[in-house]
Amino acid sequence: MPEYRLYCFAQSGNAYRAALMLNLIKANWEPVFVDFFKGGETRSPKYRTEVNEMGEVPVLVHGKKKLTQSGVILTYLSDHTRQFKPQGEDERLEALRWIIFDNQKVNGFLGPYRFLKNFARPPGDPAVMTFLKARIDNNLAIVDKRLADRPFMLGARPTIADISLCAYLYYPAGEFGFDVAATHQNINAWLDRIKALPGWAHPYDLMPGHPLP
Ligand SMILES: N[C@@H](CCC(=O)N[C@@H](CS)C(=O)NCC(=O)O)C(=O)O
Repeated sequence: MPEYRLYCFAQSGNAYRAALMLNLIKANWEPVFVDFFKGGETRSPKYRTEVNEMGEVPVLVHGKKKLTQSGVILTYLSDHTRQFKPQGEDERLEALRWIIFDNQKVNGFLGPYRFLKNFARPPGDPAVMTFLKARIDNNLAIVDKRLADRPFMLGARPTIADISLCAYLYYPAGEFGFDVAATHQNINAWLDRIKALPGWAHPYDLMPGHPLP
C-alpha cells in the first residue's frame, strides 16, 4: 500500500503542485482519480462529505491525516521530509508570501483562463477573458522580474514556492492560446531548471485522466 494517496486529475495544475512535490521527494504515492469532467465528482454531496468539504482537488491522504489546499500540502510534505523546505523564519514567510500570491494572482488566474478557453461550454465570455489575460500578463511580469537575478524564487535553492508557482506552466501553450515561456525569458529558464530536477514529470504523465475521452 503506497504511503501517500493523492486525489487528483491530469488537467488540474492545482493538483500538479502536490503530485510534482511527491515525485520530487521520491515519495511512495498513488493517484486517486477524480472524475471532474464527466462526473462533476468534486461537486457531488458524497465528495464534499467524504473527501473535501471545499469541493476541490488536490487532497492528500497520509495515514490518518487528510490535507487539502496545495499550499498546505506542500508545507506539510516539506516539513516532514525537509526537502524543498524554506530555511528559517524569513524564508518560511517569504515562501508563504509567494504561495499566496501564486494561488490568488498567478495560477489563480491562469487556471480559470485555461478552463474557460478549453473546457467550459459555452467558452468564456470575451470580456472575462480580456480581464483575466490582463491580470495574467501583469502578474507573470512580476514573477519574471523576480527571477531575473536568482535561479529560484527564494534564491539559490528550489523550494515549495517554486513548486507552487509552476502549477499550470508546463501545460501546452495551445491550451492557453499564448506561450508564457516564449515571452518570458526568466520564467523559461526557471522552468527548465525545475524540469532538470530528478523526479520531474509532466502533469499529463503524472496524474490520471489525459487525454479526455
Ligand atoms: N487553492 C486551491 C485551488 C484548488 C482548485 O481550485 N482545484 C480545482 C481543480 S484545478 C477544483 O478542484 N475545482 C473543483 C470544482 O470547481 O468543482 C489549491 O491550491 O489547492
